[in-house]
Amino acid sequence: MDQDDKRRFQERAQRASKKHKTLAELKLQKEEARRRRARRRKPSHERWRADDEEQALFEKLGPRRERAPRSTQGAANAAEPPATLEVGLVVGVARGRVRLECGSECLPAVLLPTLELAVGDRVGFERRAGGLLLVRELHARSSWLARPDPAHPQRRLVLAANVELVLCVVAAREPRWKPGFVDRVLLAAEEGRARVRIVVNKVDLLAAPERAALTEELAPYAAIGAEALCLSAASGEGLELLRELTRGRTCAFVGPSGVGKSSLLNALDPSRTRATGAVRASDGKGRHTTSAAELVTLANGARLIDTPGVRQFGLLGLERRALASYFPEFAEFARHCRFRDCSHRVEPACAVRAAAQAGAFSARRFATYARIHASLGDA
Ligand SMILES: Nc1nc2c(ncn2[C@@H]2O[C@H](COP(=O)(O)OP(=O)(O)OP(=O)(O)O)[C@@H](O)[C@H]2O)c(=O)[nH]1
Ligand SMILES: [Mg+2]
Ligand SMILES: [Zn+2]
Repeated sequence: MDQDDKRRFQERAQRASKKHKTLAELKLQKEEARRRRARRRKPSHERWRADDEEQALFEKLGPRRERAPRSTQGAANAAEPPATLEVGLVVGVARGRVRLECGSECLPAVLLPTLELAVGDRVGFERRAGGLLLVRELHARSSWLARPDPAHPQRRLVLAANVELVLCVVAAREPRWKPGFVDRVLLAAEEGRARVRIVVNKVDLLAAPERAALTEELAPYAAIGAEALCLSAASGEGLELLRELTRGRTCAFVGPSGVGKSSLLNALDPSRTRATGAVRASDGKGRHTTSAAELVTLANGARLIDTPGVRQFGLLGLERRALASYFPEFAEFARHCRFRDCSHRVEPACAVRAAAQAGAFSARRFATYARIHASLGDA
């Protein structure tokens, strides 16, 4: 071997060793990148959800799931759907699984990890080996009722989808209703393009003078066309009206715990009995008896969604500038404010504030407006 050969040999060996090292590093790098991508795909609390459960179910019920090509994973609607997807209605949601109504069948199904479904959603699903149903796509929602997820306040939690009528259920007593709660549900329903009706349950607990006081308290809602329905699941008073109101419609019962949402459903649908729970004697609050939303269909075509009690009704995605438009009683006065973009809170010569102070409309509703306005920040 002459000098040149020796040099060439050394260079080749060096390149080879360098390449070998690079390949190993590359492999490590690729592995790390894959892990990072997997971590990014879902928030940690959700990552286990459908991925693990779905796989476990597949292993239990049928052949191993063929994973979608990496490029399409995590994009439910982009993932190649099979030629024919059946359409189902979500009637129950719990921990990454759903119950689907499809014709006369009511079946459990799993869903792609990227899908977040609510009761009332319409979905496209396919039947897999072993009788497994896989939800692949969510149909566009015509309306919804959403609020911030209590565990992750920046995320939207849809309580019910495709609802024609939100029934904001509160109690005359035990627990006594809070107008601020009702105001917020009215806003959220309008934001979700759903009609809303206030239902005050447990009026059987009121004596005649208290009933008169309740009517007065509810007057601001009647003035804006949101008349309340006062009734009692216990005595049956007003239930016929509720039955008529819900006939042939999809309606969601939403309200604090213990106000009697499930009791009302039981009264309308005596064929099935949902669990109800007495309110706590110490503070008259509910015990969160219903833990997951459920949709039931009655013989008269009413689709009624029972939802778990909510402690507070937060708002998300509302623009501060648009807030006043959700208070119809402000409209005729807002035209006379000195500033066109008046927030009605601090500006001089504000006709809305003056009207509230003069009693032209409910000062209490105006106070709710101011509180929500302050909470929304400048976004
Ligand atoms: N006096 C009276 N009590 C009622 C009426 N409706 C319901 N209740 C009682 O109120 C309590 C709570 O009723 P539920 O139907 O469990 O209330 P809910 O709104 O479904 O509560 P969560 O599932 O916890 O959200 C139960 O003890 C019912 O018997 C009513 O019209 N009058
Ligand atoms: Mg309930
Ligand atoms: Zn103003």
